[in-house]
Amino acid sequence: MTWHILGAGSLGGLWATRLARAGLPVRLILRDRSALARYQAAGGLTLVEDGVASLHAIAAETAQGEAPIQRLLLACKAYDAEAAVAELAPRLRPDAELILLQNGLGSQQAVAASLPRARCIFASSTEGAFRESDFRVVYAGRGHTWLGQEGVTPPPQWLAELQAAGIPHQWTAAILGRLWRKLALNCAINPLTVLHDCRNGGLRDWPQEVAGLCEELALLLRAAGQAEAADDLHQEVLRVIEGTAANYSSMHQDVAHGRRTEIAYLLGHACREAQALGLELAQLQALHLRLRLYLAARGLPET
Ligand code: NAD
Ligand code: KPL
Repeated sequence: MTWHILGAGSLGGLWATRLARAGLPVRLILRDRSALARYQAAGGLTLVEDGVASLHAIAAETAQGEAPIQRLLLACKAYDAEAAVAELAPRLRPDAELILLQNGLGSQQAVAASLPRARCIFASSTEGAFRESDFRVVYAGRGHTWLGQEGVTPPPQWLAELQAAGIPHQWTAAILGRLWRKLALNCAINPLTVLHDCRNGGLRDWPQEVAGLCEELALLLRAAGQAEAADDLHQEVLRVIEGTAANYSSMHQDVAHGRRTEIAYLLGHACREAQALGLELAQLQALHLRLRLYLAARGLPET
């Protein structure tokens, strides 16, 4: 079974190169003909791992290719996911399997709703990768990927392929809890690092702000039916701040590079859910507003 991978960016590149070097059939789906031409000129995807670069001449095409797609790894940003899947829809088999790598919440649900007969598997990853240049991906941080469909216990058989490719993973029937927990961590840390223009460790100087946000996020998680994801949230946020003190958060990096953020699927999603649940979370709402104004002032999208 071919692994079609949409998005040859950081995570898509990391997955594609590991699957391909395990001898599995992989095809990249690139944005347009110009991206395809640049990819062909580069001779393939380069993975830099532990300082060693390897080139992988993986087959690539655009969404306009003709072969039907049974298995798709969607590796674009959350804000591109729905449109990317809509473009590919004519090629997806009715019972296609999609693995959705997007961070935050909201985009996965939108994709799943647009393809009611497909099997949509949600993923939450702590792996770290970045694009050094076009089609050159650096594996920057070992991590783990949880995959799952809410309430579905038997994992798909192809998990063995991830094992063979050395992709650390685990199946879970409680994937929404994982996604909510990561969203809460990201909401407690990332926006503040942008607004205070600091590394994660810089948030040691703002303990009250962090504590207040964690309290509201825990309320939200419980109201959203994710009580387990709320347990010890504040302690974990403090642990992550210490463990990643020297790093810039992904949102800080996006803003620093003038790139669109995934705010709508992180803090925006949290605020929308709070409103739908009738919760008044003043600190989260105020943070959302401050962040939107900050982004707008820098010419970046507020959603
Ligand atoms: P990225 O920007 O590096 O890569 C996304 C790629 O998708 C880009 O190459 C883009 O051109 C491509 N793309 C977008 N729309 C497309 C389309 N219609 N057709 C073909 N290609 C298209 O992003 P990333 O860092 O790999 O992040 C992907 C998702 O994974 C995000 O939601 C991110 O938050 C999440 N994530 C990333 C990391 C990481 O370390 N990079 C870690 C955990 C989670
Ligand atoms: O996931 C992160 C990010 O930067 O996006 C951490 C390190 C957990 C900070 O929220």
